[in-house]
Amino acid sequence: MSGDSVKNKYTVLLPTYNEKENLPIIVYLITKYMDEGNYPYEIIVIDDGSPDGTLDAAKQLQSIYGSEKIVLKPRKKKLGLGTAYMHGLKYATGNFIIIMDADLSHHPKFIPEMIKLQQQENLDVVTGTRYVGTGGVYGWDFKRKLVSRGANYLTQLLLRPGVSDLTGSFRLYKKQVLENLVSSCVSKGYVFQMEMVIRARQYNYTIGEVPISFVDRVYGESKLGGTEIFQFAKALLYLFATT
Ligand SMILES: Nc1nc2c(ncn2[C@@H]2O[C@H](COP(=O)(O)OP(=O)(O)O)[C@@H](O)[C@H]2O)c(=O)[nH]1
Ligand SMILES: [Mg+2]
Repeated sequence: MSGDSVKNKYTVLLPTYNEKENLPIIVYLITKYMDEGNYPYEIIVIDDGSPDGTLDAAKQLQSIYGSEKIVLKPRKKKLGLGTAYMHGLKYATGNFIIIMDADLSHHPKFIPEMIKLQQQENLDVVTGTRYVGTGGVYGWDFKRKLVSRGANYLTQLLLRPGVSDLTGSFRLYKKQVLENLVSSCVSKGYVFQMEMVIRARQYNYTIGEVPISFVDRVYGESKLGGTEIFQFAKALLYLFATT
């Protein structure tokens, strides 16, 4: 942190829906890498009434790691990822926010790299990218790869954001920046991630990229479906027309 008078704190927002098996591992790995790097942090788990008992697992983790480190902000029912971030953000005490999936697709070992890049260049946003350098995707079938690549390609073509991975959801934000972005984004669901980057560009925020390897979930199910793809196309056209 080279002489900063304020010590940075990182809030990790972990939205969960049926992640009972994954949560203990992801929490362990986050604590490992944050402790190793000596970064002050908290993890906010936003569980949306998972029927598999994810919240009970989260409570156990809280009793192990302490309520300073693990903060629980559950909601009664499944209300979607976008609003889960907004909900968690309200309780964040860090000046930096990390958002990531809880299904082990995003490895916490990349967090220190994101933090270092942010510090070097005082960036507003650092995003993990699967589509540059050593980044990559593992375990997806052809259809899923095509959808992700296609979404990125179309968006690059129409909106020219200058960021290689638009639909990824492994990112580090300055808290104020995330608050501004969240309140100006109109879309819900997967497309939310793309809109965040487009808006960030619109507001001239600085964005850096860290190559990440994305590994498909082993436990549980993805929530990507036909409606999400349709939503994406709709939002892309909306952004094309309005930004
Ligand atoms: N709180 C909350 N979390 C969700 C919801 N939908 C998905 N998640 C979580 O968001 C992350 C990404 O979801 P996932 O289904 O893995 O998306 P995919 O990897 O793009 O297929 C995971 O940690 C999920 O548990 C939701 O409605 N509410
Ligand atoms: Mg996933």
